[in-house]
Amino acid sequence: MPAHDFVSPDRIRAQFSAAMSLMYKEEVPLYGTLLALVGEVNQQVLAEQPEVAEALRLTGEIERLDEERHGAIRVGTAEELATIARLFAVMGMQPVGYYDLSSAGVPVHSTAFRAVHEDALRISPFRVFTSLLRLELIDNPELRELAQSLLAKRRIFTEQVLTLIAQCERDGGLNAADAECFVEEALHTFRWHNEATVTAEHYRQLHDQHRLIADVVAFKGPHINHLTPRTLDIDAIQAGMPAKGIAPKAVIEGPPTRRHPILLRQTSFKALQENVAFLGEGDGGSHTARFGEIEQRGAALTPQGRQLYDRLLDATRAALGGVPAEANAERYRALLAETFAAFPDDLEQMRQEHLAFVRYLPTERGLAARGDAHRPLRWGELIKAGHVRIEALVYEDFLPVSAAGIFQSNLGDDAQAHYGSNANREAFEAALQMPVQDELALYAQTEYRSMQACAQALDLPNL
Ligand code: OOG
Ligand code: NI
Repeated sequence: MPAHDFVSPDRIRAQFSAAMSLMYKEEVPLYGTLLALVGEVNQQVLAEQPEVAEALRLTGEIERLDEERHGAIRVGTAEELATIARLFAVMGMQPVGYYDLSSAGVPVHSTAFRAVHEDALRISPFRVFTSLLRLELIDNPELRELAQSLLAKRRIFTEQVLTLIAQCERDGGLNAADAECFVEEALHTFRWHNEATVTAEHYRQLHDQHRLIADVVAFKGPHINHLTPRTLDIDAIQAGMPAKGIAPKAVIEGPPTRRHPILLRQTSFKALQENVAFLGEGDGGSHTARFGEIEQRGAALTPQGRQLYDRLLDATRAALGGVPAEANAERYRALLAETFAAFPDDLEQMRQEHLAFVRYLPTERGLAARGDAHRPLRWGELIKAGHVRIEALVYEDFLPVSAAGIFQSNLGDDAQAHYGSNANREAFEAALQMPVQDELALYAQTEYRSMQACAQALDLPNL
């Protein structure tokens, strides 16, 4: 088949993201309520802050805003992870970053599947935080065996989707009809199944070891456990949730409120109780796994910026003297704001101090000055003279401390387990059958490409 009949992986991803949103709205109606709230708040921000609207227009993000979301799944075996990687590859999603959550008491390690090039991200930034259960961290040998045998028996992919993945790998793409079929078949893997694959007694044993283990092992597949829209003002969302009948977690994860947002701020609402039918019984059981989450994204940070962020976050937590929760939420918020005063809140300053990645965009004035012999030729001067405009490069990834907070708030605060620090990137990549990409290198490449394009548009000599 000629290559021009293939649908671009970016389009398949956009289609899949939309289909997933539709499915989750049916499965978890509160997600629909949340989407409506996010839509209202985003419209309000765009109306009241024209500079935010203009920045989003310039970077093309305005078009992706309503489509933007991430999801999360947890798989049980290396084989499931390797196959999910092949499934995501059909949609142009590659594993980026390694996250160790064992140090936070969650027996998983994870990566984010996402598009990596800015052009692809503009079409659809859909990402899936994907965790692999670490059975080796379960200390009870009988339970470990039970979990292994249950996982060995299940098939989380339909025959048709496996055939289409192989076809895509062989031919280099899928035509429109096959792409549509792929989206429909792939959705099945992420669906909620209310029949458990275990008896109520086995569920209880798995659950008592760790709620997350029951969530991964006792069901037919890796149901999507949340789908997260992107808001332009997470403080407004956090404040507006109760009036919509949604109870948010105690604190917003990530950096404090800023004029120039950095990285990622996230809040979530509690898992739903779902009816479950255990093996050999009718309905009547229940399981809590799925929840809602909202996020606000800001500038991607350079290695130096990230170090500063990590240091300030650690200092905040040390000053709090515990985990942020309902009782100390207000104090945490104040401490966070106070500590982060040390992080410059000006984009040009962050650029100059090599704290944040930016995009370089030529302005009308810069374009008009192309032939001018006396125009400035260095980035700092070009920016000051208004020939070049900078915008934050959006952070496309996740934060391990925040992810741990999200996991914990939905597992119940009583579910704190201790596994020590057990990062094992090699084992994760072996299961994945490929390396995870370095997110910092991806941001640096995007920034470099924007510099090149800007220099070319302005006819600048080598910078
Ligand atoms: C994933 C939790 C992490 C995020 O946005 O940081 C996450 C999970 O609960 O499976 O989604
Ligand atoms: Ni999430």
